[in-house]
Amino acid sequence: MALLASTSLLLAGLYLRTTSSVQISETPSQAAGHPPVFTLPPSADRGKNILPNIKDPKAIDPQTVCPGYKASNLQDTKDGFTADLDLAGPACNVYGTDVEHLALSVEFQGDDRVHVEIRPRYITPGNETWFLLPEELVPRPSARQAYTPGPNDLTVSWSNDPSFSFTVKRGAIGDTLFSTEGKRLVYEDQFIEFISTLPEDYNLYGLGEVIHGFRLGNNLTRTLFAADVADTIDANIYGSHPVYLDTRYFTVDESGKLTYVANAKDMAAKYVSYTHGVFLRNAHAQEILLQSSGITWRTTGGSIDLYFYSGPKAEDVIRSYQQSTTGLPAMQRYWTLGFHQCRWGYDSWAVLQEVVDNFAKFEIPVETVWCESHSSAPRMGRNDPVRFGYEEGARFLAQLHANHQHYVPIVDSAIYAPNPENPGDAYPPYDRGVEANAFMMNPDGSIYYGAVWPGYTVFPDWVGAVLNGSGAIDWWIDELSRWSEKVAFDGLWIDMSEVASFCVGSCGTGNLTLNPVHPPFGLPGEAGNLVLQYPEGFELTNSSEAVSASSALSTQEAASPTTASPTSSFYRTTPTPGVRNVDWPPYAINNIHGDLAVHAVSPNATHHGGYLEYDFHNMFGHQILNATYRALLKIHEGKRPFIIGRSTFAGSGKWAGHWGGDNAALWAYMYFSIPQALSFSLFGVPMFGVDTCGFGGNSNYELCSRWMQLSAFFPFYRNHNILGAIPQEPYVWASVIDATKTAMRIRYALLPYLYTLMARASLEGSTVMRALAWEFPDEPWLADADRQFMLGRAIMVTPCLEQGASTVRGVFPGVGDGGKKTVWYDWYTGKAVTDEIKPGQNVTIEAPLGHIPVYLRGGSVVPVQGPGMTTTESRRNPWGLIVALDREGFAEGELYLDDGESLEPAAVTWVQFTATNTSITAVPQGDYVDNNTFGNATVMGLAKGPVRMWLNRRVLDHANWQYDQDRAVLLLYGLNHLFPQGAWTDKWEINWE
Ligand code: MIG
Repeated sequence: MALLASTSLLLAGLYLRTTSSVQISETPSQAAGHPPVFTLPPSADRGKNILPNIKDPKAIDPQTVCPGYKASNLQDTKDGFTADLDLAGPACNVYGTDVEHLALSVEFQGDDRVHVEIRPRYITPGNETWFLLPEELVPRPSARQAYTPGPNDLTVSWSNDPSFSFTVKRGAIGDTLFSTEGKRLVYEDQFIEFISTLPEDYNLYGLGEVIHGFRLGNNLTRTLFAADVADTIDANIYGSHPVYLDTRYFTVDESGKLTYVANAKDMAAKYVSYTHGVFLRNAHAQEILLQSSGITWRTTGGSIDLYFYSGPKAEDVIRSYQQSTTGLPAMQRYWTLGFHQCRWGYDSWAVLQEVVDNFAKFEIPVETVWCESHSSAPRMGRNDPVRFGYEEGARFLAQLHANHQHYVPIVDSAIYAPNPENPGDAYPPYDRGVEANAFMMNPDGSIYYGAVWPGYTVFPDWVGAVLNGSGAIDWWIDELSRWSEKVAFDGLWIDMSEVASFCVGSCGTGNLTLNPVHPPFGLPGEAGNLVLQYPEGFELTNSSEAVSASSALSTQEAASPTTASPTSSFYRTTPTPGVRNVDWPPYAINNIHGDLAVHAVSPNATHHGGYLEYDFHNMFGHQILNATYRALLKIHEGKRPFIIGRSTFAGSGKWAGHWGGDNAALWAYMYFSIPQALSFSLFGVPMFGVDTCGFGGNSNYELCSRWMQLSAFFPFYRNHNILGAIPQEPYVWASVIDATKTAMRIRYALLPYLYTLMARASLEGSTVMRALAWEFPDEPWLADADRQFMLGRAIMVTPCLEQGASTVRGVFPGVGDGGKKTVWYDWYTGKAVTDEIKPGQNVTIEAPLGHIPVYLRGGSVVPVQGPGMTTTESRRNPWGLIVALDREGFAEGELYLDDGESLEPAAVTWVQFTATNTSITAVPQGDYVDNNTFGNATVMGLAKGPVRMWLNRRVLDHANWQYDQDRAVLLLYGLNHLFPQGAWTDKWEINWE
């Protein structure tokens, strides 16, 4: 058997990239009498030893050897200009083959947007997609019809001195936003470089997906290459979003002149800020070097397809980016805002039932349970008959749905390729996919077989489907539809979509009979896999146990030495002019897995139509979301698809939400969830949340309690855990039960507010989770604030992120804003936060375990509803309003209502609220009918209590209100009987004097 295995792999060598170390071994099965079980060895997933260019002391700096370009033939066009660019000297061919003739085009596409494009002037048929990202995959923003230059107008100039450069300025204030002046443009078939200076200590955000503080800083290289990897700090992980915000703070003198201030922290000074955005429409593996001098953008293909958005506020940029470029985020169903419980290892209906029962027993809301098991339900379209039998499942799901709860299964991106010689192993979705030309290929047209959880697998060819009309999307829609007839799932969770493959090359080609059963790396709990087994800080809280545990661990480690990776010297590719090397491109990005083929489908995998994976790697995760969206549109006709995807690209938000991937049960990762979420707000993916309580490693009550409370304020709220770690459902620790219930009561009360924010986001591209700096653009000291955040404009969350702490330090933005100072109210008491606080001041706030500080911003009316055990139940409860008055005694807000699920709701209602220190008014508009009554209101910041009150000019009984002088809070309650038809059937007004 061993001999057979290696022979067939050698035969398959045709498709394998020639890797030095692939050897096949087998692991004998424990049980005597069974044939040996074949396992892919770790070496199958090893590539060449690549030294990333940015770490290579011998790397050539293209700026020192490349000639740059000269512009000529300048032509004015309707909305801008064009020019020819020609190489200004002998080709450097530094990391590919120089493209001698380029075309520049500058197009003003709206009063806040300009497009600067540089691409090859002549493209040989057949290699378009090396350079031009097809619009079918990623649409290009188009010019607006009526372009009227406005005050935020951008200007673009160019120069040939010393070689071609371009400069984008903000016309209004003459500020240079982006300038390649003094740097050489490098444009090759496998390498593009352009460089802009940036102001001192610049504030850049975005360029994800990355685990990093929100403000990126000027000592970071961002690599964009989708990778199946845990949330490694600063590395390339799942998604690619080549977009950034650049915020600049200025002081203004009497004459109105602006002076840029780096690292502005003088809290007495008066500042203004301007934010612009930059998007590079390029899906190739790329990296962006952020250095003190500026930004260097390097791609391994594609074109310079740049869009500048002038803002001037961050929210303007984000709105414009979503409206014009990525598309607006998908509106979510109401129920998806409920709490989701998941774990790797919920591997039978019975286990899921137990989880649901436990939530009920402890009276903790759970809206959705997620199914997750590679041992028993790994295959889209086919459930394990023992653990996930269809009949038992139908009963389970019927009951779940009757309780207004939901079910979301995992769908892996790779499709099982069965053993062709074993009829018992048949997997019809595979056969139908082969029939439909649905899978990616080897260069010779045979099917590409990688390996993922189920064993050898194939990979749907979305790119071929979109560009060439091959069958993957229709096949996927059909397969998911068939599956849905047997399992009534409510949404889908797309995993491994980078796309992951656990071996280099088409390792299954010729080997399908081997049926590997185990991925080539350790699972948690197995030796050699770095999974934390003890909660962080365990050595502090349980010191004696920690000592004995660590000595046990070191004994174990001594007994099982780890296999070191090959220490051979580094591999470098010398470019061959005219020939692309897609397997080992001459410019080596700083990929977390090194060789591009490691743990991913190899760059030479081929799509129908002849496109290479090299040019489309970052598209897989995006396009599986597209295909899945289309499938769900068919399965749940007329309903909004609910999809959570792992790998995303600019625009994925129009189809799906995203979770933060494989974080760890560490305090640091709880913090990182905030910057990651804020970044996804910018990326147009508001439906975001992370694995609450931590994925890798064991959580503990303190961390989980804090985290269950923090995530309650994220749009997507899910607890998820790795296989092998200790359980971390919110009911496993008494203190977490209480903390969770407290936070969930707030979240569920706020569902109408959250849903309204989601509706606004999907209608116009506003954000849901917001950075303090976005809401308070004149406070430069908020530029890197990412330990607090806003939910919409009205709510600020200041979570405790530190182990053992019972206080948290936070700022109260807006407090220094001249006469119009912002006032903040404590969510729990309704009391205004003291007047003494200064702008930017770090205030110590009480945050004992179980308490998450939440504040209401003066000027807001927040609609609430009685919290229930499910969102459905909540939606049937009476309404309420929280009015947080500003210093002038004014507040406003809004509410969006629809059926909570229709893609195009037949009826919607918007309610506009205004309040003063003598009134609350609700003005509904629309035809969605909601019959829940209006029960109560809380008015915060009312200096003087009422003597008389009226509802629509009819006197209100004094029994319906109460004023608390100490807190300056007016409470109205027991109003339900006054709204027999419902709260929002007609305009109403409550007045007092
Ligand atoms: O390689 O399905 O990120 O959430 O629990 C592991 C098992 C595969 C990775 C996902 C994680 C999920 C896990 N999956």
